[in-house]
Amino acid sequence: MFDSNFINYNTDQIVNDLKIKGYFVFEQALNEEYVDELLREIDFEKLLVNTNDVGVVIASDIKFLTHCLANSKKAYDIITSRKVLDICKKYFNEDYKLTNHRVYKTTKKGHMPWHTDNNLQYEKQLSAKHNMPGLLFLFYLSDVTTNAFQLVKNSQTWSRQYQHEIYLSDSFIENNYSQDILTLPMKKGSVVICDIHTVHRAEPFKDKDYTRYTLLFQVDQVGSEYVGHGEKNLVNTEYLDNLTPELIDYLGFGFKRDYPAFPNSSIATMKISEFWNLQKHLLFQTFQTLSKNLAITLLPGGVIINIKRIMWNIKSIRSKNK
Ligand SMILES: O=C(O)CCC(=O)C(=O)O
Ligand SMILES: [Fe+2]
Repeated sequence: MFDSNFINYNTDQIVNDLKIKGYFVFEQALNEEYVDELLREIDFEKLLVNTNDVGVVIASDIKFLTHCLANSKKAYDIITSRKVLDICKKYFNEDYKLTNHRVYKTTKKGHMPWHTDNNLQYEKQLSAKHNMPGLLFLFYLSDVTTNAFQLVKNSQTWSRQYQHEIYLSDSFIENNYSQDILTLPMKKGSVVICDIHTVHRAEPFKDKDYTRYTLLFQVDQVGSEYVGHGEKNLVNTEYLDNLTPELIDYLGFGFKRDYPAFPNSSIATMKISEFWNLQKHLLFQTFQTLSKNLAITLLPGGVIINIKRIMWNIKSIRSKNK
């Protein structure tokens, strides 16, 4: 999974960078094949519509697999890896928890505001900023040329002055901190870890041929006064081959979670083109379902059972001959 250079990179040094500079960057921390396999686990073409599973949703130009702990063993293994846990263990002074996670695919365009990730939520809304320590882990799952992660160096030391703001305006950052902006175009597999109080964003872009894949997760030192802080972690029990008391705590077993999954999605958050594709698919499915229902209504039950038997036999002969 991880490149041996990343595994062997001194964890104390990583934590030191995080405490002093507020961020740590490592190019190609994940092996290329591992990233390819992870992306093969996720079908970004299939959107959830009355599907009895976790899966992909769309919010304007970004497709999200929020519940990747339930849908991608490779993502689960990164999020619960020894290296990540060691960084957290050394960085935090008290109990820490995974508060959100997602894999997403960005295409065509985006304009994310400058922001920090120390958010408290009430229902779907950001309600306030908090002071708990926290770390953001962001892995590039494709080569990132444009739309790179950007951060304002040292902003973790002053962002608390703007706790009353939801975002910081582009002009405010450009006018006051343009020399402190660090832009991080990097190869597939690279990782950025940063203090959640750091002002950051994905660089705005417009390019109809560009696609970026990302794995993001956040770990906060959730104090007892913030019970309920975080999104729910839906985990596929099949993946839990490494359960320890440490992991049980990190994944928040038995810990209340009040926030809805990010992003908030519905038919209304789909793009017209996706919506149109869905309509075409639905039309086809409607005809299929109608004709099936008509056959079921018209034919006697015994005949239907015989048809099912014959179909099953044909299929099983075919699969034996393969
Ligand atoms: O995708 C990125 O580069 C940044 C994402 C981010 O900051 C967020 O989702 O809060
Ligand atoms: Fe963020």
